[in-house]
Amino acid sequence: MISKCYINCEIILDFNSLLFSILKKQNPDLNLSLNDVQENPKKYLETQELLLQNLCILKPQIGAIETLQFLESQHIQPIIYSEFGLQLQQHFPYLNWQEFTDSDQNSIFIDPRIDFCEQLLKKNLNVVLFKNHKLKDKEYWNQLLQNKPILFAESWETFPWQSFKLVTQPIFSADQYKVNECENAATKYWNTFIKLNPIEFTSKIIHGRNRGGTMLGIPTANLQISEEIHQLTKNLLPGVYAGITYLENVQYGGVLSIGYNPYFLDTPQTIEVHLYGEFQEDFYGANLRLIITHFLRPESDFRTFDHLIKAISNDKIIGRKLVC
Ligand code: RBF
Ligand code: MG
Repeated sequence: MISKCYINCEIILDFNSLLFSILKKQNPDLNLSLNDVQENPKKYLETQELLLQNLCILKPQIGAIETLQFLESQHIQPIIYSEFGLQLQQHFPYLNWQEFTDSDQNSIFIDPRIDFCEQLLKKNLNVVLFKNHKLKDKEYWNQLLQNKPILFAESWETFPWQSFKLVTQPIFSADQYKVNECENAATKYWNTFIKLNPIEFTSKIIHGRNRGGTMLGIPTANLQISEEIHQLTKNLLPGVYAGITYLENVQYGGVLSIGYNPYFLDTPQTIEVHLYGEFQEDFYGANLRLIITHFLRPESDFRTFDHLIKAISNDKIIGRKLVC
């Protein structure tokens, strides 16, 4: 029976999204997709210093916190290890950080790096290679994994739990993920935000790609980005924000995304606001006054559509508490 589970912190904390947002902020014209960052995060290591300075806005990967809770409920001790050292431990004291010991036969090691997994395999340890990005180059990965007794997971939902003779299978429901009215263990990881010096402008509501309302069930007003608005927002990290809006002189709270929608691989920058209100019309052509007051998180890519929805529903709950 497995008693300990060593997990590389990259699988628990969403470094890649933070890295992508920082790089795009530094150079908005950089032709960079989140996929590029995910394929080879080490390429961007010169930004490690920036990452460490921005740890306060680092968020967990979707499903990660529930997985830690699940492991504990199974009497398996989850232990996080990292190359990033002490700073991370100080920022996330709730996670169980420990020195890495690689001699423990009753453990699982979960890591996103194949070279590292191979080393562990030589010592006859149980390893799971966790690919923390979308499978882009299937061929490449198939070749790497050929004839290797490495177990392989793309997400916590598809993790090969049954191989470890666990008592029950995990259930990862959307409810567990949500920041509920009651505090749960995940709340302290997700329910964080940064108060900003307010940024204020008025913009015209234009046609978007019609995904918000129909696909996501989250209607948004897409804003026209004039030169003035570009100047006001260009120093903001691509991400999710909350603020106050005025539409036809009526005030509504809003939660918004400013960025490149990496899940959909949109490249031009968009500003989209979800208003806390019930609307029959679309308000195309109307002016929206917006005062951005809080930063919630960097924008991210997600392994599944369901994860995108979970993240945005969660933003809505946090935003409502801040601006309504
Ligand atoms: N798109 C992403 O690709 N990644 C995100 O993290 C993300 N977060 C969002 C958060 C909020 C509150 C809203 C309103 C939108 C977000 N979007 C994100 C954009 C979303 O994909 C977009 O609204 C739809 O594609 C409709 O155009
Ligand atoms: Mg829209």
